[in-house]
Amino acid sequence: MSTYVMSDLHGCKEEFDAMLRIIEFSEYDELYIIGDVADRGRKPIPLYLDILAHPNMHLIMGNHDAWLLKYCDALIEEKRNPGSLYRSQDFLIWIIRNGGFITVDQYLDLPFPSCYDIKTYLEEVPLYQYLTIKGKKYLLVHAGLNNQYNRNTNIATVSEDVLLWSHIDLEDNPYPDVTMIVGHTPTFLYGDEFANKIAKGLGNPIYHIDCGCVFGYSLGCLRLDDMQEFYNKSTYPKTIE
Ligand SMILES: [Mn+2]
Repeated sequence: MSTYVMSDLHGCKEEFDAMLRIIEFSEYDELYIIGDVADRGRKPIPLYLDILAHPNMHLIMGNHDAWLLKYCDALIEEKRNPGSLYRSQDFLIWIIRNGGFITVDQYLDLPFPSCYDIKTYLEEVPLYQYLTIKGKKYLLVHAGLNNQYNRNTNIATVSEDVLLWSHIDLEDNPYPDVTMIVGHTPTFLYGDEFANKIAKGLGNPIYHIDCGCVFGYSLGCLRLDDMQEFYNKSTYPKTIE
C-alpha cells in the first residue's frame, strides 16, 4: 500500500488516467490531489466525478475548486431557472480569464443529482492535510505558506486566501520538521531547469509538484513512501513559455 500525491489536474483526465496506470494505482493505495481539478483543460467535471467515486482519492482545496464551489448554488439555480445567473465581475474573471468556462459548461450539463454530489463533496474538502508516513510528517496545501510565517504559525489561523492563492518562492517553508507539498505555481515558473519536473527547495523540505500539465508541460506524481517521482507528458500544446 502506497500513498501518492498529484496536483493541478485542471481537467487533464487523459494524463491523469495514464498516470494511474503508470503508478499501477490500486484500491490498496491512497491518492491525495492537492487542489485545482477544475478549469482550463478538457474534462474537469468527469475528473471530479471520477475522484468522488473513489474512496481512496482525497482532494485538498485549490483556488479553482473553491471558485466552482462558490458558484455551485447559482449554477444549480441557473439550470432550474435559465437566465437567473448574475455574472459578477468575479464570475467573469473566473470563466473568461481563468479557464472556468469549460467547468461551468460541463457542470450545467450534469443531471441535478450529480450537481449536488459535486457541491456536497467540495463542501467537505479540507484546505490542508497533515499526513505521517513512515514516521515522516507531511503538510499538503495547495499554494503553501511563505517565509513571512514561522515554525510557530498554526496553519489553522492562516487565511484561505493565503493557502489557496499565494505564489511562494522555491525555498519557502516555515516548518523545519514538516515536509511541505504544494501545487499552484507551475514549476517552469521557477526557472527552465525545473520545467517538467517536481521542484525541491533545499532548506526546510518542500516539493512543488505542479509540473504544468495543462500548459503543455508534464503531469507529475510523487510517492511519499520513498519520494519516487513519476512523470507523464502532456497532450496539450505549450501555452506559456
Ligand atoms: Mn491554483
